[in-house]
Amino acid sequence: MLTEDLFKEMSQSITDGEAEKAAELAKQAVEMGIDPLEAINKGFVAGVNFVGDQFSCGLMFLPELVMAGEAMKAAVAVLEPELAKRGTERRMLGKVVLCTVEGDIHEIGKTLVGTMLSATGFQVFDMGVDVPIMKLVEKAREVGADIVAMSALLTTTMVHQKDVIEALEDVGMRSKVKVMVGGAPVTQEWVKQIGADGYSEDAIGAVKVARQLLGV
Ligand code: B1M
Repeated sequence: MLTEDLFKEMSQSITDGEAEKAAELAKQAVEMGIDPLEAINKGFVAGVNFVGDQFSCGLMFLPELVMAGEAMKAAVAVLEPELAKRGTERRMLGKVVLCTVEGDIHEIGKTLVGTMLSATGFQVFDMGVDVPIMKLVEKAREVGADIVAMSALLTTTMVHQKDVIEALEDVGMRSKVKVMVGGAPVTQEWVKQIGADGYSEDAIGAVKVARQLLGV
């Protein structure tokens, strides 16, 4: 198969949300000796961008976005070890410590945000769900995070986004790290109220916001 045709199929596999096919095409690229970075950027990212744009216009919906994210994850999982072997690490855009806040076990949106951020080139430390405030702050310190990103789906747990910002202030880290929040009940008004740096309604927007916050 021609490289250009392979790239088209890669993009299509993401648009179709076919994780197995995406992983298969990634393996094919490795066998053909294609630069894994090129396969990600010219093949799979084209598909992710397409799905993101369609989603933004209301022409694709959440299930398609979730499946595209999963397919992208499957492809990147095959290619990342190859990148490391070749020493062609992707340009790292910044370190993000991500979680769903304490008391909240909703994980789907948070995971989607993490997938999109790492597919774009951020190094994501996904701490999972129901993450205690100080555990998050400690992780941000340990890895030297550029961004602390918090998801909350409940009106009763979104207050912990504020608690984390206060804890970052208390330990003297607030000026060194950007804070991004999201989740269904989060609004721009809430962002202002708690003094966060950025907010997005969806995972595609989260990537844009993260890039803006770090100027990358
Ligand atoms: Co629950 N739940 N749930 N739930 N749940 C909601 C959130 C609820 C709105 C349903 C409802 O009543 N209509 C309601 C909250 C009401 C409120 O607080 N106002 C609710 C409730 C009440 C509860 C329980 C309390 C129910 C109970 O036990 N009585 C309980 C709480 C458990 C807990 O957390 N302690 C509970 C439990 C659960 C399940 C475990 C069953 C399950 C979660 C499974 C899982 O995650 N593994 C669940 C589900 C599935 C939902 C709904 C139906 C769907 C959530 C979801 O996954 N959406 C939800 C109703 C709804 O949202 N329509 C509901 C899909 C996901 C892709 O979207 O997470 O919004 P979302 O993420 C989006 C954006 O918000 C944004 O990008 C994502 C992608 O576009 N985003 C970010 C998210 N995080 C971001 C971070 C960013 C930026 C953008 O930057 C950092």
